[in-house]
Amino acid sequence: MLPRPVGRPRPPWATPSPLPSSAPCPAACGGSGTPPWPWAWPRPWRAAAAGGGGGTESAAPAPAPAPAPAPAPAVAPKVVPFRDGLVRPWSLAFLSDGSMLVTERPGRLRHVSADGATLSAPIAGVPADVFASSLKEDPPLQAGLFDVVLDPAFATNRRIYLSYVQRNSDSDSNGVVVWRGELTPDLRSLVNGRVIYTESPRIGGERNYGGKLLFDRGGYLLVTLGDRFEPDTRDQAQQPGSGLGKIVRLTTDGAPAPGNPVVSGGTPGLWSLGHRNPQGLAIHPVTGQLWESEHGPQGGDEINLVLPGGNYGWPRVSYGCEYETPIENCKPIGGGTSSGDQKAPLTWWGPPSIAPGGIAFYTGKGFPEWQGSLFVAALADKALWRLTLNGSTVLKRERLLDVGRRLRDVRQGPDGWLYLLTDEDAGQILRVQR
Ligand SMILES: [Ca+2]
Repeated sequence: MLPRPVGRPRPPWATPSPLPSSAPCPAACGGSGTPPWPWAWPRPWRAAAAGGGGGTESAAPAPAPAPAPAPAPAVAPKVVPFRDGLVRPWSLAFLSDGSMLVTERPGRLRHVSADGATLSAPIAGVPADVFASSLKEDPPLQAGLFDVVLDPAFATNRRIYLSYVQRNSDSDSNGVVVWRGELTPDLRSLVNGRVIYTESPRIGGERNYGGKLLFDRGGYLLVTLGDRFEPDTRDQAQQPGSGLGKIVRLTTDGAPAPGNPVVSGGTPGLWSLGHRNPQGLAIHPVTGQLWESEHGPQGGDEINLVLPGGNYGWPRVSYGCEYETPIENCKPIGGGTSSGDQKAPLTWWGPPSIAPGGIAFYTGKGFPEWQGSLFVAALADKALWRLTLNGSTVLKRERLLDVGRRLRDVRQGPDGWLYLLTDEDAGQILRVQR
């Protein structure tokens, strides 16, 4: 992206947000906002120069020295089209040969070859009862087919897991389910499928589902469940017995995983609570701990380190306000940003919101200078963010690549490049490479 012109005043919403005393991230936690330059596709994207650009914010004082930066690369990162022809792609899973499975929110799963040249027909056997919101709603509704992950033993058992919205046949209530099936060796069909987990309760509305899946290092399946948006039900995020606003951790059969926190009356599989709309999950490459992104309301998008039994605050504490509130008068929902028993985010944005989608830690060889960084795909902000870390402390946030398109997910490929999904009816896979 281009550096912000010298002398250009920072918009008022880009002023760093105040921090709670319990938050380990210093003044880096303010929003960076939308750039003033409307870039159209296609465009040769450029990374912001280190230390410059409107999206770069340095945190001070840092609690510990940052790792020594890698030498400046000879070739700047660029974003290139990798594969088109995907409708609202939501998630992808790499196979061992570098090819990938990609979900489309209307309810299709496709295979993309490792070089991006081939896009398969829809794979047969995806559950027929995926309930998908119309693509014509404005603002868009969110129900549909969400995530796809491989079983840790996929090489031998061919199992994959899908998350999607299932609607009750006798009413308009709906909720997230997790489905397990087997992918045939010709990659054309799913067989022996069944629902292994059903969120409870099911309610009306078509927003804030969560729906992200991730296997942890113990081989257990983490599932995010959103608060479902409505003010009259969001308090259930604080009720252990409700499935709304939770992360659950399951066996591959959908039962509560061993080692989960013991919570009397808790929803089956309960791992953590007080979440609003968790859209990204990643396992830290060194610690093995769970990191999560979630949407706040108007402002208050968060990155959290999710510990078992942790209460992440929503809607008792937050950094965001009701949508109809003028930004300059934004008062946090819940009345405050911190409370003794609520886990504070590692960093947050807005208002306005960047709307974080998927997140990924970088461990590849293509960008040595990005080792250990956390990448955040932003939907509303239409950009890729890079968070430089020291342990679980966010040292710096950088609006690295202004892609100009809603980004649903970011993944590191086996080739060491980053892959992005655009949340569009004419959606694409993009690749960040040298
Ligand atoms: Ca929170």
